Amino acid sequence: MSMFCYQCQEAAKGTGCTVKGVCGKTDEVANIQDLLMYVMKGISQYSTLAREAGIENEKVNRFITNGLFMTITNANFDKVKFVEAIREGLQLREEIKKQAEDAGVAFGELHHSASWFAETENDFDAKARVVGILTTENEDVRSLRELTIYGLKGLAAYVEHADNLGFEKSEMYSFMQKALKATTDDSLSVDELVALVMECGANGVTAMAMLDEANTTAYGNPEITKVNIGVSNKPGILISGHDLKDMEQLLKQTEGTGVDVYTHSEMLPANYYPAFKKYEHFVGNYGNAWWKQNEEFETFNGPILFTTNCIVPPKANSTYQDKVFTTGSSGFPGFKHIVADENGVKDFSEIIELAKTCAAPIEIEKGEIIGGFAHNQVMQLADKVVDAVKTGAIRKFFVMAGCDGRMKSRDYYTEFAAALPKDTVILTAGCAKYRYNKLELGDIGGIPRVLDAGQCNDSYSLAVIALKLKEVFELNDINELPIAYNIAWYEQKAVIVLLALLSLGVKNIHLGPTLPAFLSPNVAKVLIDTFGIGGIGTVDEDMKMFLN
Ligand code: SF4
Ligand code: SF3
Repeated sequence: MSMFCYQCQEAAKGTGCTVKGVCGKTDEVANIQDLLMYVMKGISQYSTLAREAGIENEKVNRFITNGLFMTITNANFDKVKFVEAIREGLQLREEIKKQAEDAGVAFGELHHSASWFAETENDFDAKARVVGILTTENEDVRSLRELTIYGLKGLAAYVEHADNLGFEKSEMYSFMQKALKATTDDSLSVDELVALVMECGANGVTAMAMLDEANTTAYGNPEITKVNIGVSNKPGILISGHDLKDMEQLLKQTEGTGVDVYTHSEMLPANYYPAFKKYEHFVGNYGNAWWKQNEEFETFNGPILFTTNCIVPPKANSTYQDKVFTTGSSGFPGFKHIVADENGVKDFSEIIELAKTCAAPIEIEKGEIIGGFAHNQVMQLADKVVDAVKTGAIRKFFVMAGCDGRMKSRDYYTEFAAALPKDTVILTAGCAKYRYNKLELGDIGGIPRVLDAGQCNDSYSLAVIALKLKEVFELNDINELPIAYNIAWYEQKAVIVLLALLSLGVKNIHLGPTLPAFLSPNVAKVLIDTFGIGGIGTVDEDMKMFLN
């Protein structure tokens, strides 16, 4: 075993990647990510005690947030970036320690002092191999610690997007650091760790609400939009990932240059925002969910900008690998990385100049898909929706949010969506939608049968809609609503969405295509017994179960 990682749904053999990641992450990168996690846990020992003494270090807050985000599946494969982050982290650790000591805070000895980390990268490699996930021997404790950490990674992603738009809450940073510290505390009982997981979910709700406020304040409320999936005859730039501030800057900088802009994968919902729709050179969406990029980037012809996950390593003979750029938390060796200046401004001129030399994209699809059903838009249709439920025109809603992935078993979601009775409506968010958003599922009295609220973080909108319906129907419990949850997961943003839903009291969520490898049998049992969490079976069996 040269590494161990089991954080995503595609963990090898359903238990964990031990030689190389199924995602393409090398053992070296997996180990150095573990070392960065370890450094962040170390910083959090000091920053948490410092905070209790009234000291808050903004650099630490941002460092921890970005460090967690960088280790999300498919965000960053660049070892050099992790080595740089570890070096910066060690300096920050000394800084916050000194700040706190100067203020009279006393610390005990930490297990590993700064001198334990030597200067060379080879030494980092050696250290990296002794701080990984398996150092927690008890599998239930390990499971709860990692469940917390994966929730934190998703949380950090949403906190960082909001921060990029000028929205932040000190309590979010404080929770991340407190929870990281708690994952090193051997005195915590299983019950205390379960409580920590639930607290993580509650913080997930706050973070998603904050990001929703940030996005809608900056760019308006998403509105019903028909998104073109064909192409123009001009060269284009394809923007992927989840960061809307990057989207805004790219649209502004490309205006009038003769270069068009297309969204890819999780950036599709950018098409629903009034502030972006106004750009004439914003053509629409190209391609599908992240895992098809090796094929679809070949035909796009123009440069590609990753703002976050999900990156798939290009094949050795790919024709596009010299045209890929990363920014923010994302990175890949050989891809050019664009950093923001001190005012948060990113200069995309190199991408634009490159695009001008490229051919227009090759059309791989034609037509339109419809979306923009975030909470504000759905509330404007509330009367219609409520009537449809009261008259029985809508029998049930199916929340099918989450992630897509490459496993063949995910065909289940396409088949399930196609097999749903005509008096049901799918509520979706995240890249899971690509499994069925191009099927002709029709509408119910003008309400489309697939209501796309947006990105994975916009799953918050689905919770707001559910809470609103609970109020309208005067129900005591969110679980009395005619809503079933059949959610697909892949990476750690789906983990925070799941924990957020649990913290809102949602029960009987079905999760697929497989349950997480990081849930030990005992922890899985707690989730099943307390929240009614379940997996998936066949489409036929599940359809009967959900409709009864
Ligand atoms: Fe394996 Fe997933 Fe970890 Fe990649 S992120 S190494 S695929 S478990
Ligand atoms: Fe997708 Fe990577 Fe999770 Fe934001 S882009 S939902 S998998």
